[in-house]
Amino acid sequence: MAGFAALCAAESVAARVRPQAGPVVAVGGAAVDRTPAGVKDWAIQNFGTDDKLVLQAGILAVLALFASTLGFLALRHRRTGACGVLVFGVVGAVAATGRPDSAGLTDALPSVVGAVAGAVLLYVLAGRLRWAGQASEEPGRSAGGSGAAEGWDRRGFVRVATAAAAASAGAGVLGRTLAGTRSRDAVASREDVVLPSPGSRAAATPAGAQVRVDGVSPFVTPNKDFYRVDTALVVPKVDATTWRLRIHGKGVRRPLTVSFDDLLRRELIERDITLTCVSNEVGGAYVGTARWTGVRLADLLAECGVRLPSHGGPADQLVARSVDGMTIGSPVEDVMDGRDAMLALGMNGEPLPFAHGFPVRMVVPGLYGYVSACKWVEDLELTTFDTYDPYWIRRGWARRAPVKTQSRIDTPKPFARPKAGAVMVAGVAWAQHRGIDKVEVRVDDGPWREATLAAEDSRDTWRQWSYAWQATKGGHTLTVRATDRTGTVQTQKRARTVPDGASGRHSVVVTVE
Ligand SMILES: Nc1nc2c(c(=O)[nH]1)N[C@H]1C(S)=C(S)[C@@H](COP(=O)(O)O)O[C@H]1N2
Ligand SMILES: [Mo]
Repeated sequence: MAGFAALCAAESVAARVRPQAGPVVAVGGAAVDRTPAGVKDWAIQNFGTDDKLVLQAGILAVLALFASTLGFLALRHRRTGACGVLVFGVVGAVAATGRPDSAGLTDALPSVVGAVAGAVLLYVLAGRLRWAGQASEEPGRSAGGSGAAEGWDRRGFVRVATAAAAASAGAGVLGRTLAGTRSRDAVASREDVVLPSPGSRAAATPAGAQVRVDGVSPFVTPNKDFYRVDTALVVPKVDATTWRLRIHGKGVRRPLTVSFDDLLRRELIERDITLTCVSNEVGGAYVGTARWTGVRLADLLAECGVRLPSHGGPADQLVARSVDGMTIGSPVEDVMDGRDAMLALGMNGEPLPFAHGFPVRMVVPGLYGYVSACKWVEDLELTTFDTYDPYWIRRGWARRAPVKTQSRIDTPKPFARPKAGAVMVAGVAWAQHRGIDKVEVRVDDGPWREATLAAEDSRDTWRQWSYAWQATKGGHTLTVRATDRTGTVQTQKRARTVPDGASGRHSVVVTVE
């Protein structure tokens, strides 16, 4: 009861202070930051995008366990039990103030208030039960008898407990309402965004980019289906009207701070770009294509006086920082080499969804998301790879990570039982910024057969393919491989996702009936 009250109090204060400062989110965030690459990968593999839910459920379970332990302890030692609750407050406060996005000491408030409320309640409740606890220590007297006879204040306990439960529930509801008010400005600012029509439009997606085979992923991934990978336990809700982006650092002759409206006044480009996560296993789903609208990042940097490293610029790493303290480093050379690196404001015709980085995120064709696609970005710093390691690099991932040439069979699904005869095998292949030139399919250990490529949208997008297979009865393994425009054939060498992306070839086992 006291533990529940402590949590409700803490979360309702957090709603007032900062949703990210609540003890569960703060401790969860600290845990995520301390998770080694291997474990994080394991969590993503096993729980997918639900990994955050699993983590928070785990934290709640641990808290419940400790709360009951402290409850039993408090029956004998009221003060010690109550102090135990305070220890949890300290853990929450330290975690919250130590977060990279911490707003300072005020972030300790939710944990402190929650712990004090919990400790006081535990002390009072245990006081009402104390006689029962002491009675049971005396031999010959059972603690199970009538409460009043044992001398414990049953009525008092029930009264306090009921009041506490009601107050906790009330605090919880109040917290939710407050949290809603807090994000209202951000939601309103997103609703107010009208994306001007881009000065440089994306060419219409060729009709032939989508193969007409059931089970193949749509060429453009709808926003609601777009994979989401980030460390944010609470999606940051940023108000676009107060948002600013600062550009500064080594070799920046004219540092710049821009607002969202400043960006809207610039020429917008619109491009189809496929985004891939380094945590995507061979055959995995952490890849998607969107039509992004944004501002050319190279132009903006050039206006600040930034030069390419190959032209003598002193900075070779561009570090993007987000409002939640994420840091993502990209090679300045790649960002400025003429590819469509952008500060994206729009995704598939609407302002960025909050989960995908509203108001502004980076997108750089050809690089995995963790070295290019900072969401909720608010700061761009020019630095060097030698002097600064961003978030993921400190956790075992590679400094530089161009997307590896990959292909995936979307249909048939693993363990499908198609009928003998013509079976369409189809899927996607990607090698962003190089382009896909060939896809081949192999049945069992047979020869590689060329698949039919769908029309190419751009070399920054994935490309669909299909292969009409004359399937014969029995079990078969279908394998796919792609060749990119540099002539590199997708390697058969299997590699885990850590440190710079999975490699190997996707196979699907089917039984033809
Ligand atoms: N602020 C922030 N930006 C981030 C991340 C993050 O954890 N925090 N994750 C990165 C990773 S690993 C990937 S793959 C992409 C995923 O973008 P999406 O969630 O929009 O698909 O965002 C990148 N940008
Ligand atoms: Mo990623």
